[in-house]
Amino acid sequence: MIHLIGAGGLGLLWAARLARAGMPCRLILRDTAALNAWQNRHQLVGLTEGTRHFDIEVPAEVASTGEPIAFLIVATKAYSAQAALASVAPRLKSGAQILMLQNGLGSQQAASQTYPAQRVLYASVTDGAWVASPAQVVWAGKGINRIGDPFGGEAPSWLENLNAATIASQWVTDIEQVLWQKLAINCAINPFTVLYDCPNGEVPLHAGVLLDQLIPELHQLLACYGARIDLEHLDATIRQVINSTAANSSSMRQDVHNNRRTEIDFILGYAVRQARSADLQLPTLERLYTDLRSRLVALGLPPD
Ligand code: KPL
Repeated sequence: MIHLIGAGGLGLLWAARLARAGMPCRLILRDTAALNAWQNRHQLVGLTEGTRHFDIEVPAEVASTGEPIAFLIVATKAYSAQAALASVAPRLKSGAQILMLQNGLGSQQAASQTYPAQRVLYASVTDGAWVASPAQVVWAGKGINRIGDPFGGEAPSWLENLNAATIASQWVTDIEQVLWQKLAINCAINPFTVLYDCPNGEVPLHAGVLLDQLIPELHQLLACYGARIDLEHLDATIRQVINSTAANSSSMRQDVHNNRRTEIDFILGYAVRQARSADLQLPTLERLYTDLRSRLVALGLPPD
């Protein structure tokens, strides 16, 4: 049985695809009010994939009840991951596998530290999904999930099941490197899309020289934490992601538009803290962080 916690866009997208492929899975909901609402909608998730629409039944339960958990997928926002894990901690079997799907860095390491008796795996997710209305998810962009164990070890057998369920997944032996690179991409795109309220493709236009200064600083940070990527490659990767997602609204801009807390603390905040603790002077990164925090406060949103 696969348990999944987090019923936002990503959680619904994973739950719907697993259930559609006939895999036994259960969605863990916050409380009985959420469970009642789920049951009133006949436990159905609406999945829109291109021009096709599927209504898929996904059984749900609350965190406090249910069988012991052997495999848990954590699909919450980064800032909710610790609380979500704590809510099911008494049900986690020793040796259970926990797959973390969060953006940024920090929440995954916190899970590894808190649950040493379980195998905590990290994923870098590039699918795009958004919730159109309660339990209705739109699969907006097909991506790939790179999954790995920061402490090494073999690929788990369920990886094939993910692929069979159209959850394109690949085992990587350097997941922390992959996540650091994704962090750099998110630091170079997401804050500017909020500061200039623009789609990803307009970032170079509005950010101009700030983006040109930021990329070498991000490279310094990555190099300091062992990422093996040269500056030209990082620069080209960031600009390629900007072009290939030009029409997209970044996840951070979507959060702001929906008046939701952002994941700043796990993206820019994490980068700034790591830079400071390594005594790196990264003035553009620091300025971006300060400007973004001020903008969030001005918008009435938490600065972290
Ligand atoms: O991951 C993203 C995000 O929005 O968080 C990017 C790569 C910027 C695509 O929108």
